[in-house]
Amino acid sequence: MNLFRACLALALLMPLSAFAQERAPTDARRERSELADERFRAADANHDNLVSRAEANKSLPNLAPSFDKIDVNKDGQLSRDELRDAGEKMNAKP
Ligand SMILES: [Ca+2]
Ligand SMILES: [Ca+2]
Repeated sequence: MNLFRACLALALLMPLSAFAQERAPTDARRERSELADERFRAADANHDNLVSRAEANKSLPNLAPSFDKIDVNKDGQLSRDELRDAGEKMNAKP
């Protein structure tokens, strides 16, 4: 029962915290990572949670030239983490 109450309280607080986060400085960063996720899903045509070179060429032409650099573990596929790290590095550049 206490768990139910906690969930209810959490659900009631959600809109408030979402509003608070909207103004937090981390929000832009969160949005970027959501955007990266969105682009990742869009690029991952066969939904194997990896972006192959062909998928990158097709959907992420800006990233395609850096494919080898982004593919840190050299498995010929870009994982979500690899893309996110690459995006963060790019965003960190002035
Ligand atoms: Ca794929
Ligand atoms: Ca990889």
